[in-house]
Amino acid sequence: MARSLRRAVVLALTLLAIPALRLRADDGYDLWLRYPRVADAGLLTEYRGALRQVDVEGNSPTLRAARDELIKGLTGLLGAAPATSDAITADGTLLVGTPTSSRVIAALPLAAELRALGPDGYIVRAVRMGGHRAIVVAGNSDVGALYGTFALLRQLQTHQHICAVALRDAPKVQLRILDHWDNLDGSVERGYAGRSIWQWDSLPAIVSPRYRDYARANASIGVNGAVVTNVNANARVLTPAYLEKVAKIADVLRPYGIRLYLTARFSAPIEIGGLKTADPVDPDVRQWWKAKTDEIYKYVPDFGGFVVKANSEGQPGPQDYHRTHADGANMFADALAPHGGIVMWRAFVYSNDVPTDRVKQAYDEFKPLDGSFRPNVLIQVKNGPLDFQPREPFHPLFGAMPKTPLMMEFQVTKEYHGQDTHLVYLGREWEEVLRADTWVHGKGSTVAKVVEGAVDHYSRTGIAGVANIGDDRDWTGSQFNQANWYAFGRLAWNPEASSTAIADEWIRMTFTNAPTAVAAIRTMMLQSREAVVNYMTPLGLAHIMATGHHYGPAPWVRLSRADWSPTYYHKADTLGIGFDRTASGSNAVAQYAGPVRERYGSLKTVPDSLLLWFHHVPWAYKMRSGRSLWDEMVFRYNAGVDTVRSMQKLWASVRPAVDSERFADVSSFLAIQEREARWWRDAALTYFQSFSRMPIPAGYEQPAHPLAYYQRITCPANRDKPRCDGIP
Ligand code: GCW
Repeated sequence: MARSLRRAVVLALTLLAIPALRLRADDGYDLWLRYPRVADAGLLTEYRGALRQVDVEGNSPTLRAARDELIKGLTGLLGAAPATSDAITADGTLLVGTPTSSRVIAALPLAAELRALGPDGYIVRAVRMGGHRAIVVAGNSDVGALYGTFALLRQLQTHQHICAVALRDAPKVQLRILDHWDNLDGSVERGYAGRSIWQWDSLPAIVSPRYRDYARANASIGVNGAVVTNVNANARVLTPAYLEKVAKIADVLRPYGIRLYLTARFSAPIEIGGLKTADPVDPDVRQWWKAKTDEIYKYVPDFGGFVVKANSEGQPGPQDYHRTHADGANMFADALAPHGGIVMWRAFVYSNDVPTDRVKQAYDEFKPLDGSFRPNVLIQVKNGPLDFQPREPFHPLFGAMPKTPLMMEFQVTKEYHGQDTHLVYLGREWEEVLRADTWVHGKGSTVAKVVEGAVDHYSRTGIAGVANIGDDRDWTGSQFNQANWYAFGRLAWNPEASSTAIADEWIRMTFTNAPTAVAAIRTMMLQSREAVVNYMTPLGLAHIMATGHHYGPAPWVRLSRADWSPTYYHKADTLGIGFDRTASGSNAVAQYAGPVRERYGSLKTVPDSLLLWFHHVPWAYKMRSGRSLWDEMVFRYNAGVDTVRSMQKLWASVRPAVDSERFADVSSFLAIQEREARWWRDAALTYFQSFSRMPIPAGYEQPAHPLAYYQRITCPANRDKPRCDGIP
């Protein structure tokens, strides 16, 4: 059934079933910027007293955006529009601005403290001025003031007291970027939320109001860059007809502090420039990119720069001309440098022609190039060495290239985590990676510290997230996928933030402040990541998803390309299962610093969660739990299913606190997730059982069908609308 139709049916049934609807139906469009009126009478009185009038000093587009958001937010939260003022004339003024836009702010004692916070930092503080009580939102830049405005609104949205408010914050990472894998024909690679939000066909004439809402949402979480095109790039976006469209998007994003970036197709000089080569040392090629870059800056004066996927999965690149990744990246860097632009060069490279373990290849390729990149190049590294799996160890490049800024790439769109329908809160997964210790400079050199530049003193720092945004009304294909967009922004701002605290904030802003409901939803979210690991790829398994769309289980697939084959990754045989990456195998573990190498390399110390990533282990191997490996696998797959069932119960318990439309939406997706978790469990266990030849112990649900049944289930390549056929 088409998704929209299915949702309509579910909603209609729900409406019939609930006699008294207490909460307005809601389609999720407003994300976490909903601003419902504060129901708690005491808090409402406090807020109304402290925020009688708003004085935004300055009139730049960014400060106007801050004013608009405050009016919108306070009108909703307090139930009436605040008065506006241009001076502090009474108790209860909210003063917003920068030391440049406001003489009052420049004269405040907090001005020096503010300066120390850098360009994006802000202070939100209750003060007394001229005998009056006021709240100041001060940034060093207009964008800082906008971030402070959203921070204050967040306090109200999450029902915090504000009469003594004292917030001070600044991002720990400079570039906080969403990468859209959006194609010019409106499709989205690995997108599960409808079509692209960028309407290339109607631009530049029509500028969708949605672009502004996109910018508001991003500014509210500190995202300051958007790469609007797919890394599998199309050179056409660099032609004048498209640059005109690009400029229109950039104009909408600019007031919100968001810079626009494009992906550069390496072979563009041939495809749209009429040259015979794209060799990065060829003077004509270099000149072509320089002129093209100058041209882009005429359309977009604050253009951020390029992201490049080169010599990866069939994309052209410098190696086509026997040049290195550094030669390629530096060519772009030289063209961008005069304008202050940057290159984000992806390290996601691997080739089936290279006989080495795929997870070793990026490190082998890039580590020797450390020190040979221009200062305006960042190397963009996926969180793990394979490809956005439900669990991977951190990428060994983090900490291994002290002379080159490495930026993190997370995947917000859940390609390998059940895509639109499965509820998986990725904040948990990213926190695990960010907190992992690389040990490159002894204890405490965490991935977060490396990315923040605190370990190797990078001058540029960045985090990118592959966006999960499309033109669905709810933006992300499901209500809970919005949490991953939110968590991405908050962790990019502060990679050391707690994913639990972020979930808490998001729930309060998105669903409810009712304490028991907040607690129930938080528990669901926090459990959801381990649930998906357990029912898809427990104990360090990886990449056993079906070929192409990566949706369901297909551990039995063996392709002519080993590095795309599930059998290559799990290596199950009658003796055992797992990929030996120790010295007796591929020795990928040697790419990690000493203590990590030792921990992962030894069966005695490797955590259960990564056991089969690093070791090939006999089926009867005795685990820490006392169970055999096979029994442990059965236990984990079942635990995954059980957790989804407990998530369903928790969700059922929050019905009184959530509006009917979103309640029904989430309920129907959880039902799909429960069914598909069983599909995963039973398909994987019947398949692995053909090697282990051990029984599924009594007490567990037995698979409903034989292996052949699961092997026959097919999903269409584009499974955005119809679902897979034959899932039990
Ligand atoms: O995860 C894989 C995806 C590809 C993607 C590639 C990449 C854009 O399956 O669709 O291509 O990674 O990151 O380049």
